[in-house]
Amino acid sequence: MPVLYSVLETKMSLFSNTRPLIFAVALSAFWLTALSGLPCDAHAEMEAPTGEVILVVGGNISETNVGDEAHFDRQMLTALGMETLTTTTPFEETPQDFQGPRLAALLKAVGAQGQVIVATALDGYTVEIPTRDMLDYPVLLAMVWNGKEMGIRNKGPTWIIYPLDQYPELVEEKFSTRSVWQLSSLNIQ
Ligand SMILES: Nc1nc2c(c(=O)[nH]1)N[C@H]1C(S)=C(S)[C@@H](COP(=O)(O)O)O[C@H]1N2
Ligand SMILES: [Mo]
Repeated sequence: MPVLYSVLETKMSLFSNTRPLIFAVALSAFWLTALSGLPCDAHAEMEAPTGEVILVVGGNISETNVGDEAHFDRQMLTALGMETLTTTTPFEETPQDFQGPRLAALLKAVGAQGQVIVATALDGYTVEIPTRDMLDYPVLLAMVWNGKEMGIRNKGPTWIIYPLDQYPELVEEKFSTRSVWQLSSLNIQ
């Protein structure tokens, strides 16, 4: 039966050709499953900024994207998780609405290790801020003030805001000096 024989032969050869393929698919499926089970913090590379850089973090950090620094554009800071804080400031007597990521989230994102943050502003103002503050209080890196994105003209691009109304002990000169507006860089020491 030559016809049946040739059909069988075709089936056999089909099988033997696809077997390595099936094996390869199964193997990659296995690895995809195995790899997706890895913990997420198993070191994702920090993305590079695509927009204008509005904050540079340097010093003792483990995550970098430009040389030994971590550069952030607006979108990257937003991605850290926007929170809202309503409080009076050393300037305004009525409560103001601020939005931005927590400074603690930024420190975590760059893998900051240190006791002190040296904050520097566009006007050259500089002050030392204990890292401890970020553990004790929800300190905000404000980017939005009363619904408006902060530019250099209105104390932006970012302004360190302490929750003065929520924690009365923060109403003190020491903390006012840490409320840096027009923040440009942070150095972790
Ligand atoms: N960029 C920048 N931020 C700054 C300052 C400054 O000179 N430049 N002064 C600090 C000080 S000393 C205080 S007390 C608070 C509040 O400033 P004010 O008292 O002038 O309103 O802002 C702080 N943030
Ligand atoms: Mo001050």
